[in-house]
Amino acid sequence: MIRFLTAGESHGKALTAIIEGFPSNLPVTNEYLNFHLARRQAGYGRGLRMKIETDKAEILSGIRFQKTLGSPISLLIRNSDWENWIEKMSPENKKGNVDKISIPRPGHADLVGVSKYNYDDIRNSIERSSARETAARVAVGTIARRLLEEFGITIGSFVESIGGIYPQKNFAEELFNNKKIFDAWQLAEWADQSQVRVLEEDHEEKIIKKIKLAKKRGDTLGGTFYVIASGLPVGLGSFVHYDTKLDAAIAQAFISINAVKGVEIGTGFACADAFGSASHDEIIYNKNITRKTNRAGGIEGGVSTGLPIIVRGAMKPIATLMSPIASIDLANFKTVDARRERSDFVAVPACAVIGESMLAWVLAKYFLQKFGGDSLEEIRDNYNLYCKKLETRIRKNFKSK
Ligand code: EPS
Repeated sequence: MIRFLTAGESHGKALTAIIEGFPSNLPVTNEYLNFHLARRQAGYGRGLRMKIETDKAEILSGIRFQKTLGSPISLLIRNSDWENWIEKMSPENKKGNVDKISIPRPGHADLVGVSKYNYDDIRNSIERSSARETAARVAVGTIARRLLEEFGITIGSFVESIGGIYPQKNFAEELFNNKKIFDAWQLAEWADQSQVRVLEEDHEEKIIKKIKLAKKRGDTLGGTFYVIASGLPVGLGSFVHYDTKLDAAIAQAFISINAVKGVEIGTGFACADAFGSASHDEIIYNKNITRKTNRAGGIEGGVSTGLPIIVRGAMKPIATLMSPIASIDLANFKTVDARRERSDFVAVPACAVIGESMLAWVLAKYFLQKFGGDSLEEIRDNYNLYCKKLETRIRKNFKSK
């Protein structure tokens, strides 16, 4: 059973992560971790913080000579901005000359945080609830992604819309049609060429125009994105319990990403409006058992079908507004403008990259549950045997007498 924990405040010294239960002998390089960390930092519409930080993961344990050891993997990402916050975020000093924050931003964790934890300063809510934490998650998810790649499973994402601006072509439709075999990572590489990670050139232009408008107005935008995994085996997850279903785990992981308010698997909400005959995927035999379409988004009964997993996320607009909406000052309960805090105007492109990491983590977890072993070699043996025997077993089990 693999699990991970992250720790760290947005303006603290560093973010850290510990991964437990990961098998040995998986090749992992620092360069690879940093490559995906840089992808999270990109995207038109991000704020000043991304100019300060160049996220790099330092491997503190669990990896030797570029291979995992099977021991806990610990990672560290230093916050460059820390040096500007040493006094304000000191774990050592008694409270110094620091102004308390008393005006909560609607949509952020400011008010719920002070209410729940009995803080006397909203800064304490802001720090851990910041999406800065997702840098640590991307480092963790990248190690999971490495494991999956060893078995031909790749993960990619693209942005579908920002601020309600959608592309002319419905790219997701092509995925649901299941006509082409594709590699999800190639989709990500395509999206990475765009400043907002979309797949159409004029779509990018329209979106950037809208982001400029939001910036000018001191406003923010959200959007929708797709995360896809390809090359999967049949049989990850199980229908036996609510907490063993693969789609349930994916939905939980996506909703846990800061500002994500919606998640859809396959044709999700649209199939609720359609006939059953136009919602399900006909089963066919074409060199192997497969489906004509992939409206289910690669999961039936909480179990992977072997077809690409297609997840769509909806991110709300960033809660910090430079032209704020109303809030109250907790010092006197009077109505005031919500507090401004340095932030991003749009982070949907980054959110899609974080989604890739969360999907990688969930898939690696279920993959290891099914094929688990202590070393990569042991897992490979289990995996190869299962895949090799799958069809013969079905044939044998159903052979008419
Ligand atoms: C983020 C770092 C943060 C924000 C952003 C994500 O940096 P700072 O708070 O110092 O500007 O830019 O966080 C939010 C949008 C948020 O609402 O918390 C990062 O590293 O991704």
